[in-house]
Amino acid sequence: MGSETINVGVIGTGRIGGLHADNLMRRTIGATVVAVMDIDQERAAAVAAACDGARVFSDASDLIAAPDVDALLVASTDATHADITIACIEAGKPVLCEKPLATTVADAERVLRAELATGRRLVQVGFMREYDHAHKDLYDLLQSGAIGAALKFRSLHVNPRFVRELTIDSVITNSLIHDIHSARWIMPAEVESAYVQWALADRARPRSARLADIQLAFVDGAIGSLEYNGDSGYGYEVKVEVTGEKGLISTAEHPSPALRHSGSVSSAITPNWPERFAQAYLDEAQAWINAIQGNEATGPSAWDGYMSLAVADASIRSANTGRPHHLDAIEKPSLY
Ligand code: ISE
Repeated sequence: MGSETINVGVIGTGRIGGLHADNLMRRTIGATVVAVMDIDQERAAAVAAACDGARVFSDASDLIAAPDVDALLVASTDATHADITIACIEAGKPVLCEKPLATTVADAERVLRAELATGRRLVQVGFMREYDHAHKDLYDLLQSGAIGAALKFRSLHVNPRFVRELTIDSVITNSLIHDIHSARWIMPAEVESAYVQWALADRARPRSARLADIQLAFVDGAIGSLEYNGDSGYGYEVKVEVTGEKGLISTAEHPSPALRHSGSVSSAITPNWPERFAQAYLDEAQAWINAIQGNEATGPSAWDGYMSLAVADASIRSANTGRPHHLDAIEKPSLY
């Protein structure tokens, strides 16, 4: 495609779609936003106005087909991701789809098969932890052999408060999916099985999961533990640790100055994910645009999106039965 400016269409202009539109419009070299779409037309119009008058569409298919749209950023509601991403693939246009790639493993497989039918990678999935320095530094150190073979992956994912009631299934496909991907990306072997324990928010909210733990087993014998809290009451945190044969690596704390005052010492915790991962979202957008210009595909793939949902599927089965469940997944295609 060369190094000309990539005209992006943004589908879904809520909090995350608005953040991506702003990054692509103002902070990404070689990109501009020319079209937006949201079922809430007022919200779409507001984002369009901030993007130098990008066109507002009411229908995703029309936006995808627009001749001046080179690539798509999909940030609509989770359940719409699979069909919209398939439409982008069928139009032959590169797409950065927010996580999760789909809400079921069957839908993720449909996306995978649509991409396989084209014979080339068009899809990147928004697992932006791969662009976060704390995560990358841990990954690089592990790769360097500093602690020998990885034996255990551990993560903590803490949200400040409920934004909406989330069932255990949605906690897994919407939030823990990030940690599932981190575990698959950082650990050398694929996940084999998952076992879930979880706790209700409180008796008054019987469908809302507050705490959840996924125990993973990897095919090489390593283990994993992913811990989630949906309503911490103190802020947003994501931490990862890997125990190896010769030592342990932990992600660095997000930098914040230490304040000594009135007999105590304190340091700030990021309020929520847009602040904690601001740089990662930006680096993700730049890497995506660079890859499109270079006619290559980099970053988390449709295979990663599919496999994270295969782990999520085993986890949901476990949450509903109280037993560990094996993954039910297809063989890795040679495209990946
Ligand atoms: C949110 O949807 C995100 O994608 C954040 O990265 C994640 O940490 C948070 O838990 C989700 O609710």
